[in-house]
Amino acid sequence: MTSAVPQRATPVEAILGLGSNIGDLRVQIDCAVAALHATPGVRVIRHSAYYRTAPWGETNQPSFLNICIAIETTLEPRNLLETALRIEQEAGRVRRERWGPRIIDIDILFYGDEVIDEPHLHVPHPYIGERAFVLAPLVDIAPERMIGSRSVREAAAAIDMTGIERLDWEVHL
Ligand code: GSY
Repeated sequence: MTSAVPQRATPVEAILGLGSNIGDLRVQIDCAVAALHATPGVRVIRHSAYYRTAPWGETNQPSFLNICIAIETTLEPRNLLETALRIEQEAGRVRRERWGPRIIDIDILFYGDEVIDEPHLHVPHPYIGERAFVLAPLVDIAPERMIGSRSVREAAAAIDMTGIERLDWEVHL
C-alpha cells in the first residue's frame, strides 16, 4: 500500500512521553499507545512502567498517569507531531489552559539524535531534565540517553521524586 505521508528509508528511534489526568487514565494511555502502534511508519518497541505523578505547573488539578515509550519510526518529525496531535484530538482533547487537565498529552522527547527547533516542535524536549514525571518513566527505557552533559539516569537520580509513584501494573506491548 502506498501512503501520501513521506517516509524515511531508515527507521529512527524516537522517545515519547504520554500523560493523562481526566477520565480513565489507563484506558486513555493504552489507547494512545495502540493508536501510535497502528499508525503506518510507527512501531512501539519499549514501554516504561506506569507512574502516578503529582501535577506539575498548575498544582490544583488531579494526579496524572505518565509513561514513556520508545518507537521506531519512518515518519518525519513534523508528521510524527501531526500524528500525536491527531491521536490527542481523536481522544477528545480540547486545548484550553496551557498547564490544565488533559485527556491525553503526547510529547516528542527525542527523535534520534536530531536537534529540531521549529514552531511547536522543539526536540529534544527542552524540559526533560527538569520534570520528575518525565524522568521517572524515561529512566526505564532510555537510561543512557544524554540530556546535555548528563545521562537520563544521572538526571533522574538528582531530581526530587516526591509525588512520583511507580505502579505495579502489567505492561503490554
Ligand atoms: O507536559 C505534560 C502535561 N503535564 C503534566 C504531566 O504529564 N504530568 C504531571 N505530573 N504534571 C503535568 N503537568 C502538565 S502541564
